[in-house]
Amino acid sequence: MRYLFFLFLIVSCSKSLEERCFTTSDDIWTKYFKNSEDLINDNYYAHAQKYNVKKIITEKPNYLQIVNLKKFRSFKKDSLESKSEEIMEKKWKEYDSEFKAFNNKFSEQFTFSNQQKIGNVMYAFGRNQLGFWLCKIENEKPSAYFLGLSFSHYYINEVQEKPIVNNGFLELEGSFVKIVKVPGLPGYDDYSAIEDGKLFKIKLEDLVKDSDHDGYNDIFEKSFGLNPNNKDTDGDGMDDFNDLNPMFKSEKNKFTQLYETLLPDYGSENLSNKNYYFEIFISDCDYFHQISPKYHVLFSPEDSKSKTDYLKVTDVSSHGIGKIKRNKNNPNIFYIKEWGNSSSTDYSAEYKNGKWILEIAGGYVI
Ligand SMILES: [Ca+2]
Ligand SMILES: [Ca+2]
Ligand SMILES: [Ca+2]
Repeated sequence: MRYLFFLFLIVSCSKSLEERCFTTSDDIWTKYFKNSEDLINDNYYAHAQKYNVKKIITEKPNYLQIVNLKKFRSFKKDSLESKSEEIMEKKWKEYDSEFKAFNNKFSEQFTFSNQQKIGNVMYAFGRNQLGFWLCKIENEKPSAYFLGLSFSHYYINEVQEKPIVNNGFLELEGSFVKIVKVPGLPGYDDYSAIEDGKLFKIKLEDLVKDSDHDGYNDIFEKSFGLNPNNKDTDGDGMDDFNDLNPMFKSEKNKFTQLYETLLPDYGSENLSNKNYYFEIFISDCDYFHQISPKYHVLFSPEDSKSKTDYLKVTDVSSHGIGKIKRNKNNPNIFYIKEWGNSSSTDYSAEYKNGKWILEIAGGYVI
């Protein structure tokens, strides 16, 4: 057993920095691009498709209890009704005023629903690109707790028949679902129910547990590969909650600079104090890992076996940046690819006087 573990360690660490960040042959280059798009397009879907009720239940987080309901709103009813034009319009009209306190406190990092007040504590259900959250405002202080339930498998009804916080539990009505189509267009995912009538219950005590007191609950840290028992996962002196790149220590060199240049740019909007807003990148490249970003970033390994359980089945990555290819004749020229939900751009990058000059060399837009 020990031998096997040792062997596994050697295999998983065997790639050199050169291999992790650079690509050489044109063949690998094309193949890599194909693979990196597959990462976004097919892997999650193919993997998520393998799940049936039994497999979802077998692999469910141990803190989650599932109760079968006799009377319930079906996935179809809930999703159709909440998407109807009439209801959408009404909802958006009232949304701003209804969730004013939450929007203010969480600076619009979530879409809220199902607000509830218990004593002087306000709760709301929150959704963002990473998944589902319970948001709380207590004594003017906002905190959000990640549920760790993948939207690839769990659908939470928009309309909850009962208050969501009850007797020390978060209780959410919903269904088991699967993603049915639209690969490559996250946000346009379509779902179908595989079993309706579920009540998902999580003990509040388990949900709010933040062992290292860094502001992120244990479930969040485990889901994304941070250390739930260390408030400074990468040991750079900045705690996970405030570290824009909490997984890896930032460095400054020409290749980290190249990756920084290629990060999606959101203009003047300041995202650095949005602690629940993350861009997730799938990359094993050390230079990419060592960036100093302007907003919170997290990294997921390329190899699906090394991913966290949550990231194995949940597509939370909306952008990607590939490996670097060297120009055989000019040591200052490199090629690199960057892609988003519906486009992909190939760049030729020249390092000149300490700066990168990028030129578009190709790409596509869907
Ligand atoms: Ca924590
Ligand atoms: Ca931590
Ligand atoms: Ca840190």
